[in-house]
Amino acid sequence: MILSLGFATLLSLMRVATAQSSTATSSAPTATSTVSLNMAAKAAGKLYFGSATDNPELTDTAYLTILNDTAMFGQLTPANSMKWDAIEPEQNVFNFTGGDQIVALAEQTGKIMRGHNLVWYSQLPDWVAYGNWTPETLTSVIQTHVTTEVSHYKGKIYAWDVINEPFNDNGTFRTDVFYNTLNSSYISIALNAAHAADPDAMLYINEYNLEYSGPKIDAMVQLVTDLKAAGTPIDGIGIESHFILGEVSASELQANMEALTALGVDVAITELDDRIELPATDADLEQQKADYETIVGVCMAVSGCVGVTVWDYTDKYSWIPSSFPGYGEACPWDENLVRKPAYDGIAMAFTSY
Ligand code: 9MR
Repeated sequence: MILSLGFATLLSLMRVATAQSSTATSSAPTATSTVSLNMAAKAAGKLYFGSATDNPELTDTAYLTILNDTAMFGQLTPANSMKWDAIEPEQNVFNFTGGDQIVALAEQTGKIMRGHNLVWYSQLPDWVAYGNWTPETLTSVIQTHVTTEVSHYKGKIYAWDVINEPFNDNGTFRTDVFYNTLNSSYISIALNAAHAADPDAMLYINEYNLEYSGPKIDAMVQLVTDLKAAGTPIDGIGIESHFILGEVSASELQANMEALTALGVDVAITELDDRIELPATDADLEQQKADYETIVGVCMAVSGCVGVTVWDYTDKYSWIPSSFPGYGEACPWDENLVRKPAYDGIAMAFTSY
């Protein structure tokens, strides 16, 4: 009796706790828009609204149901499984399993793919990063990697991030194994190899902190100018767009996009999120809605901005909390897969034109 009373009491305490936590969650402001974002993006003349995703997330059926909705997402970017360490962990040993899974999902659900990425200083296997290379041997390593990966996915990738994050914030080239061995020529080596392997794929350089004026955007404008002058294939610049709440400058973002598109390349918002210092208040979520509306609104205002990709759509799988301790809630869906006010901001930007 005492035992069963204890159990019943425990149960009812648990119910109270559950009710309290769901009350706390449901008291946060949520989105009200009934617009589906990819449909709205396409109606507005953009190619897609998309999301990054990662293979371990694909076993989460609630997550997958939303991701698979093509009215909501028309494009996927693999967050990790097409990177060098995943694709060619040992020299000439290729593993396409993870990338293939995401391409198959895109095909099944009528989405286009951004391939991410081919040449990057990070998530680079040790055999490349610490190899004893000459310019000739590293050229061959880059060509083999790029040619094999791009050929494998030929015809299935709308755009490749061929080069990822080549600059320091002060506008100098990042001194990684590629630059240290080949100077900036590694960039055209990779772009030429990608173009030869899939002439129809759009070839991008992807970078962060291009959202503000300063030496980094200036360096990118100069690089595109030089590549164009040399006849090197370059079709677009990815503006990653990892924002901090309240730090969006519409005028700088738009000026930078226009400086790039004036050179004859597309731009895309490739990794959008907007991190909040925790705990997020209701006012923060309203500011986040305004930020998302501003950022997507700039893409709307620039005809050469082809689309917007969020760096995963839900806080449940955001990279922010582990990389920026004390920050989070950066995505338009919360960790329970409920749409936040930010969702309305995106919808507003795509529908008011
Ligand atoms: O989202 C990716 C995360 O899962 C990885 O741990 C991380 C490792 O560097 O890379 C993340 O994606 C990055 C992207 O490839 C390039 N731009 C910055 C992104 C966030 O770190």
